[in-house]
Amino acid sequence: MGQKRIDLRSDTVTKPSEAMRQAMAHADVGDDVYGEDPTINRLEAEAAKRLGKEAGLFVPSGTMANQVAILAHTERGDEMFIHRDSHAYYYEGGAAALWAGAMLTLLDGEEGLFTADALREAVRPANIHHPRPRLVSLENTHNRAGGAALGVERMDPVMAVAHELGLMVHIDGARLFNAAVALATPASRLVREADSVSICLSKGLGAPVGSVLVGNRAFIDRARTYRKWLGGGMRQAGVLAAAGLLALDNADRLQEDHQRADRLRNGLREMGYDAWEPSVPTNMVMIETPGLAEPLVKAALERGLAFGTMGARRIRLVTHLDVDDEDIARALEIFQELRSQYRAG
Ligand code: TLP
Repeated sequence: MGQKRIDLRSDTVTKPSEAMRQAMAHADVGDDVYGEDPTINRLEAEAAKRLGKEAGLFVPSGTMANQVAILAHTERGDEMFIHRDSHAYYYEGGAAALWAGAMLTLLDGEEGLFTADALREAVRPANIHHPRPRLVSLENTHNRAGGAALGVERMDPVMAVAHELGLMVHIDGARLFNAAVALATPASRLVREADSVSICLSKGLGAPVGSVLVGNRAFIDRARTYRKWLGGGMRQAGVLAAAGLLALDNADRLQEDHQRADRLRNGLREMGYDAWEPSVPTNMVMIETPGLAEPLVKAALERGLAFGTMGARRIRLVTHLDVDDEDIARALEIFQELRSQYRAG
């Protein structure tokens, strides 16, 4: 009999629990394009409430949530400021240029966040030669920064400068609840100063599908139109929202994923692996492996452990609902076996 594969590629790989499947099977549904799906309406209201915003919009994916937000905040040719490692720039296939016709100005900074001063310097005065500066897009936790959770002392000053300069702020909060748990700060507080926020139900929270975009009602009304234009107006999708409602309750257990990631990180460091230590870590572990990321992925997979790369020189391990303590112990054993193939950078 083959061993169970331990899958640390992403927290997107979880399978819906029995309770979720039951909730999906029995969900009260209607046609959401007519606004008549009671389960979707409940999910949208619940997400908005938890994040302290007026209204919510259920969308199929985190990518659509971000792109609909960019569309609803901007006009064609408007300038959006974003960190060069952010998902909405790095992993969304140029969609902001394709759909919104936005001009992206890329900024640098520690752990996926530029400073308020860097933003102030980048925003140019109104002038016929410049695009209209319109939107700042932030991300929390920050994926390519190793899942770093960013506290209000770092996020709020950036948002304050954005608003002072007349810009809107969107937060890609695909893993916002991970940040909330790690920072012991309510999610609503983390995003208090933001104009819109997207959260993913299908990552650490364990739903099979879905994200919610929240903001004020006028913004969500515009976003609803763009969702329809992109083909994201679903019908009896309450079967998905039912899983999403249960997923929101999983926010309380994310600490377990963080503890397992800590155990993994500490074990790897003890073995001599160059594993990052974000200032506030969550459910990810990044290992620097110059030139060896692909061979390590292959060797681990042969031993029943799956993880992904982030470029040629970095491995990413992500803990989630479907990973337990035994899996972490086994993963560490496998890394011990791979030690001879590894060279730190
Ligand atoms: N991230 C995926 C991959 O696309 C990299 C992953 O495995 O981490 N925002 C952030 C911060 C994300 O990490 C992701 C997915 C998204 C948005 C997009 O969500 P989906 O995959 O639902 O479109």
